[in-house]
Amino acid sequence: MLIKKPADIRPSEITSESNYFSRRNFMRAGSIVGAAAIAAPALGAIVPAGSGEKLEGIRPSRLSTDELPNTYEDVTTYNNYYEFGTGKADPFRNAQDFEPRPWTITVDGHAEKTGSFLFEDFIKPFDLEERIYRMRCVEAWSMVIPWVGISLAEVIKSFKPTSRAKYVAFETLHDPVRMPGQSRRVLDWPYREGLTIAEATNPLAILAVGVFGEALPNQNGAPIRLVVPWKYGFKGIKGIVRMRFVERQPKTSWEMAAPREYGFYANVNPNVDHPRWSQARERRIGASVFASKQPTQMFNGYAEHVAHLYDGLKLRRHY
Ligand SMILES: Nc1nc2c(c(=O)[nH]1)N[C@H]1C(S)=C(S)[C@@H](COP(=O)(O)O)O[C@H]1N2
Ligand SMILES: [Mo]
Repeated sequence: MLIKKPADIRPSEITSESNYFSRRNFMRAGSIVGAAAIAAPALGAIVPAGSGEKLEGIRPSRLSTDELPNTYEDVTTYNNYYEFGTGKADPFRNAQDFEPRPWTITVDGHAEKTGSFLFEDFIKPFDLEERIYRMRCVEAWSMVIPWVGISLAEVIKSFKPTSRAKYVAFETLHDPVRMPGQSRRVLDWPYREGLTIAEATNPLAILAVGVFGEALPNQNGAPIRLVVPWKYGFKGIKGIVRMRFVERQPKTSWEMAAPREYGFYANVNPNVDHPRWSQARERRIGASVFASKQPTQMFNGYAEHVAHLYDGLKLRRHY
């Protein structure tokens, strides 16, 4: 992953925006457990038709942080999505014409149920939840993002993986015509990621289909992407077309590109530096230039939910 050059810093990162202030307050109120305001029926996901469409029937989640979300502008214009360019502003600029419908997701490998599913059918059985999560990029910046998604654990259980399934491997669409960044060999396409079954069935992991109550914009990974808030951002693979249950630890794109720098686990860990920079602190996108960097928390602050997954694992070796 590239180191951020001063030229990549947008003016909106420097002056913090207030446009979404009232909306953010609404989101915060809605996220309080037991709030009477939102009572969504458990009828399964109400399927988003396209980018920007308002999503209905979203339930708040007790797993949301009460930290203030970043602005819509931060979340949708400062992105990493190498399929649409390597600069932070490239995905917003280059993904506008991408057409994420119709979309097919293939589930295969060691599971009782496998097959190819239209996106709409794939998500329909599951409840849509809002999960406001702290997100930490390996490049030492962070954001708070109000995702809308379905529980990955629920999805996985529904496919009934067999005892041979030890990992879940994910792949992004590979189509250099629709994803122009794939004509450059910056990564070995398609983008690949993976989780252990235990990680993938942790209640924090979700497949996101929206942000700010609306269908996912292309630059954020439409129509469906992974969100694992205790890991560095690169684990959150976008534009997923394949989920495969496998026995052996799958190779991931960043590991293949630079194994000394990016490991399979990629847990947020302030005590293990990246070989080229410290991971002890992070810059919150949108904060004032005068604000000091904030300390990075172990497992990005989600230790109580996930630390047990790594009991006995040497985190300095399994980074
Ligand atoms: N397919 C794909 N998924 C990807 C990436 C990518 O380049 N390609 N970048 C990752 C990285 S490094 C980060 S930090 C997050 C950023 O997600 P966001 O732009 O929605 O905040 O997406 C991740 N998912
Ligand atoms: Mo990242």
